[in-house]
Amino acid sequence: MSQVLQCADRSLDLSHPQVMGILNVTPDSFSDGGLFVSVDTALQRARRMVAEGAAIIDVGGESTRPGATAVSQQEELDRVLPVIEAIARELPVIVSVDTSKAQVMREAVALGAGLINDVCALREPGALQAASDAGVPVCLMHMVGDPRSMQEDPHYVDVVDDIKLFLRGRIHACEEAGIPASRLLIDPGFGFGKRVTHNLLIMQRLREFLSLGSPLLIGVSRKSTIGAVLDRAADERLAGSLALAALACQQGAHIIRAHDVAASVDVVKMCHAVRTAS
Ligand code: PT1
Repeated sequence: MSQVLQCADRSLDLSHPQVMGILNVTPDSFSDGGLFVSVDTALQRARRMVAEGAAIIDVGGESTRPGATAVSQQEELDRVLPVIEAIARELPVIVSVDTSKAQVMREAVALGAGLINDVCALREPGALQAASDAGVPVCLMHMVGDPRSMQEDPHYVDVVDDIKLFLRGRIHACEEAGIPASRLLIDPGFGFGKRVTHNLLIMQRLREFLSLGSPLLIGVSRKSTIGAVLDRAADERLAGSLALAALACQQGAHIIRAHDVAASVDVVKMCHAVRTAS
């Protein structure tokens, strides 16, 4: 596995764990209750996350949390493109586009996105070809079903083995479509079609995913499994999120997707110092 991932014109050093800051550009995720997200507000959030040490900003225009409703392609384009363009122009950071739609991938990369983060692992129509043409790295995430239905009755024989089998199949599909394995990242999809115990087992056995040979990304930040274990509301899950980030880094995760960038950067630095001490 190479230590540096080329993301369009920017390089991502994976010799130590990195933090991917979450930038949701959905109207409900901005507090003013408006119907659209101003590019300025989004840019301010991105500036702060970069100052706090984020190596990647993940821009998403469609919520994928359990039960979320879908948005149209045009709506998603309108939300994410101006923000991606502004961040890529102004900030020395890799911009990631969190999308499953082929056309959004194409236009986002044309405007400066250096990474495609797809919770559907390029299973939507045209997505394999779009990602292949775009030429940037892709994060393949595991999810059974879609965000609307994924929590209905998740079932696994062995959650880790089943996820690995799925990811192996998607890596193969990518290679067939002309996306080399050296351009792929993998993500077990914490919180996507999994019960609390499934998510806990993913964390307990996270190191097993490294055998797939790709850099490992994981997103646990503020998710409901933490709420279930700690009996905490979403805005009280920082310590739980950081505990899981530390467990992920200790097992060799390469990228932590997080809302709370400053705290997460301290966690990954501390874990890396312990792991590499000699
Ligand atoms: C993730 C991820 C993502 N998570 C990647 N992309 C979300 N690569 C969006 C809950 O249980 O883990 N990896 N993009 C957000 N999704 C969720 C899922 C948010 C579950 C909340 C929950 O609370």
